[in-house]
Amino acid sequence: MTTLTPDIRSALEQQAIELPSWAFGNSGTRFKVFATPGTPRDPYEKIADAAEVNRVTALAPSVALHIPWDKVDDYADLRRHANDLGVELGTINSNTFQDDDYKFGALTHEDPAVRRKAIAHHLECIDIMDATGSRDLKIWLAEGSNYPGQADLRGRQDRLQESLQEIYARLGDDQRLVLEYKFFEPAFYHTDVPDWGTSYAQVAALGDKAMVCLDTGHHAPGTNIEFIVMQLQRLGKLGSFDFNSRFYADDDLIVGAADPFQLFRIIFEVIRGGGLNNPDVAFMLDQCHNVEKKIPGQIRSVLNVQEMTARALLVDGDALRAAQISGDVLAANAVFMDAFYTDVRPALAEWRESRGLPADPMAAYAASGYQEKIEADRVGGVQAGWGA
Ligand code: RM4
Ligand code: MN
Repeated sequence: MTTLTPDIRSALEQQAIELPSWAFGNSGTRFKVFATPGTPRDPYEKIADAAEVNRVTALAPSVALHIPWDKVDDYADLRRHANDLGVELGTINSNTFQDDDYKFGALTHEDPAVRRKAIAHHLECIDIMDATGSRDLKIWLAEGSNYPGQADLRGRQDRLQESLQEIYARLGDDQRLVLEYKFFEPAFYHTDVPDWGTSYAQVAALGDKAMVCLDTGHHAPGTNIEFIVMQLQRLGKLGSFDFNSRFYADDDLIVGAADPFQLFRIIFEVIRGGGLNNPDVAFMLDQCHNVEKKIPGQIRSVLNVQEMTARALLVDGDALRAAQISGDVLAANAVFMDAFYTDVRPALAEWRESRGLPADPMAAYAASGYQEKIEADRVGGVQAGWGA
C-alpha cells in the first residue's frame, strides 16, 4: 500500500474546499427540474446539509451563499447557525442573471439606470459580506449578445470596467472581488468576460484586491486549463476555483467525474505555483446534483479533490526536474504518470481513521440516518432551487 509521507499528510490536513449552497437545492436542465426528497427549504437547511459534508470529511469548513437565493432577515443569526454546526459562511455570489431588467446586460448595459441597479445589487452583497464575515465577492456575469452587430463590444467592455470600479471602491481592506469568466451561455455570440485574459485585464485595472475566478467548466473543449492555472498564479491573480466537471458544456457535474486526469494536472500546477493551502487561492465547488442525491454528491466531490491532491503531491519533483533538464521526455512523463496512476484510496482511508474520521465518508453518511431524517422532516414548504 502506498504510504503518505508526513509532509503529504500535513498538506492534506490543511485542505479546505468551500461548498456552494445552491448544490443542496434543486436544479436541472432547461427541460426539467426534478424535486428530490429532503431538499432544503431555506438557507438554514442548506447550511445544515453542508455541515454534514464537513462532519464526515473535515474538508469543507465553509459554505458560499448566492444572493438573492440565500437572502435572510438576519445574517448574523445565519452566521451563528453555521458556526454552531462547525462551518463558516464563505464567498458571496451576486446574481444579475434572473431579472428582466438584465435582458441586455447588467454591469455593461447601455442604460445607466440598469447599470446603477446592478451596481447597487453588488454593494448590497458587500453589506452582506460585512455581516457574514465573508472575504470574497464572486461575480459571474451572464452578459453578452447573440447576433453579430447586436452590441457595441468595445463600449460594453468600457462600461464593465467603470461599473466594477464602483463596486471595488466599496470593498473593505480584507475583502476581495473575484471575476469569473465563461466563454458562452447564456449568450451565444459573445460574452463580455469570455476568458481568463479578459478577466485578468479587468481585474488588473482595479487593483490588488481583485482576482480571477477559474470555473473548470467554462472553457472551450480541449482547452489546456492547467496552463491557465499556471499563468494566473505566475501573475499573482488566481483568486479562486469553481471546481466541477464537464463532458460537453458547462455541465456542473461532480468534480473529477469526466476527466480525473485533468483534475490531477490542474492540482499539480496549483502545487507547483504555491497555491495549495494558500489562502489567496480559494478552492470552491460550483456544481449541481440533478439526478443524484445532493449531500453524497458533495461528499464524493470533496473526496475526489482530496484524492487527486494526494496523487499530485506524490509526484517526485526532483526526478521530474532531472528528467526535464536532461531532455528525457519519456522519463519525465513517466514520473508524472506514476503519481497519477497511484491508488491512494487505502492510504487515505487509513489516515482518515487515524484522525478520528470515518475511513469511508460516503458509507458513514449513508449509515448516519441523516438522509432518512431530512426526507421525513422536510415536508411542506417550497424546496430551494434556482428560481430566485
Ligand atoms: C454560473 C457560474 C456561477 C454560479 C452560477 C450558479 O454558471 O458558474 O459561478 O454562481 O452558475
Ligand atoms: Mn462558477
